[in-house]
Amino acid sequence: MNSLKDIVEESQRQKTKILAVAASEDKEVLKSVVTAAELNIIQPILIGDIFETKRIAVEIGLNIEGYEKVNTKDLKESAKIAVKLVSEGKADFVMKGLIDTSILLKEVLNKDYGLRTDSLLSHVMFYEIPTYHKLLVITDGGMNITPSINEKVSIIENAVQAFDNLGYKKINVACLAAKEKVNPKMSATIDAEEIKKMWEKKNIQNVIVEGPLALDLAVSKESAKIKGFNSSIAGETDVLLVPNIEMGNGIGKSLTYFANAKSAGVIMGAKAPIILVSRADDQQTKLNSIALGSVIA
Ligand code: COD
Repeated sequence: MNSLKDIVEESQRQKTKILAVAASEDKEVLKSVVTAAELNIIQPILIGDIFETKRIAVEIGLNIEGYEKVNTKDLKESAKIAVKLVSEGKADFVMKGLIDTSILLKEVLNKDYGLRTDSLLSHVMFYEIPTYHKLLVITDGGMNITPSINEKVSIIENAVQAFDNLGYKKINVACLAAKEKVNPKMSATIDAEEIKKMWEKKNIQNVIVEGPLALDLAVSKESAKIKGFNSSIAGETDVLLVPNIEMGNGIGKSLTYFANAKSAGVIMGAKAPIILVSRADDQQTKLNSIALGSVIA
């Protein structure tokens, strides 16, 4: 699967999954959920203010009659119900509707009924960029704020897992910093060097982790050649591990707004995929994310 279109097509070939939508009273989310249902990717369970959800559906001409619905006006409650449906095996994955990301994530992390596993949860965002020859993941620009070295290793593992679910056999990971040499004043460079060493000890042949790297070396062979940086992953990176949420969020949004990139995102590391879409994401991005979650689920 080399494009987001491939992922959508694969999700249509697979068994239809059950998607629990927390706080379904959102026009754009509803549109993408109904489109995904019409494409047989998912069967939704709508949780939230059902009166408002139905009003929106009528307003924009969507038929949601056949879908299971659970009524609650309380946002935390809608997140709790959606999460519990998945932990009880009644749904395959969760999607965020008109609710703050952190409210949903706190329910996902709940020790009693949440979707925690022994691993760290992290956000994995796939980008299809017109000027790059393959899908590029940025992680973590959505959940972990300032991850530790061990957490960064888990973030890499989650991204690798996502690629593995898509059938990739070889994955190149670049630990981003502002430069490729270690500078004791730049913690991202220190962490990246350490992560590279930690990964080498794991001896996982099909996943190369390189770092520290500046962005240009990760995504441009030409730049690596000019700077004399010799690495097999230069210009062939699949995963950009960013040092903090701000860098991930900033690069990701730059790709979307300045480079016309298309995207799909998912939280990995939990018992099931979690789809966090931004209110500003377009229809296709939301559909891509549902398809990605469905394939991973
Ligand atoms: N994976 C697994 N367990 C976790 C994780 C994680 N990524 N984060 C926290 N936990 C566990 C902790 O070990 C602890 O047991 C419990 O959850 C609570 O931990 P806190 O107190 O650090 O976590 P919270 O509940 O205050 O915050 C967790 C959030 C994910 C909500 C927080 O990190 C957050 O708000 N992240 C940014 C989300 C966001 O706003 N994204 C959108 C903009 S890009």
